[in-house]
Amino acid sequence: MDLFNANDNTNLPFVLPDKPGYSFKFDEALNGFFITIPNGELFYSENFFDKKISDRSIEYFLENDSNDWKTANWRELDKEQLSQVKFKNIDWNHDKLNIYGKEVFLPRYTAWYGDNDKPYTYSGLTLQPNAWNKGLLFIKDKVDKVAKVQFNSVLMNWYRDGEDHMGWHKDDERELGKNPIIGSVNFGATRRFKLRRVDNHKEKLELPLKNGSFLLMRGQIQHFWQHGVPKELKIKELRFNLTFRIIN
Ligand SMILES: O=C(O)CCC(=O)C(=O)O
Repeated sequence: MDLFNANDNTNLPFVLPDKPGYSFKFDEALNGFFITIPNGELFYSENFFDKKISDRSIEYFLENDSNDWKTANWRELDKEQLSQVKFKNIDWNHDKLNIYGKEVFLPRYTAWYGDNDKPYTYSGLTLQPNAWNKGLLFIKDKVDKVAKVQFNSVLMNWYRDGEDHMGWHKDDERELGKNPIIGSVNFGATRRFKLRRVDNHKEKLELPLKNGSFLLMRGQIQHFWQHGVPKELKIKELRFNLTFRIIN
């Protein structure tokens, strides 16, 4: 170990390229790593929420009047059936995208919550926010404190299993401002979160987003890097991802 290398003090749970422009530092008070990558900044906390809060969040997102949230086969529900389930806390949707004139369901369910009625355009869909609820405000409060901002909206993604995924994209919609700050919270199955440089797809990073983890993206990252969550067909468990955002 090189005693003079600031990166050696605590083990990062994923591999960061050993190249100029990449560095990390553990912050004991925040229990996470500040990570610098070329043209981007991350903060990564593996155990941001404890198991009790993470498990309760999953239950909260799925509480409904007709299906046992633990045993239901959520993948089998089509849009019509999903719309008939009365979820107590979250207004889940199965949205369709228009790809080259063909309507295709998103490979995940989504919900959108926020401060006001400013519509947000995402993947070609215009979404109206639902009003905050107690559970989401509890999570937002923890995230706001570490990010040192007041997020005013959150996109919720429900990956029913490893077949659900998110393609390569940047969170660079105009309403997110010049250098968007994105706070990403994860509950349920661990999924691979991949980043690749826009100008060189071979330059990439991969982080495991575990139950209770938190990842913050800020700086210029949304201009220079794309991110995505690939399919992992072996995964049968669900996962929730919440990306907190500031809409201007
Ligand atoms: O599920 C994730 O970790 C990524 C979500 C994401 O990229 C997004 O909501 O824009």
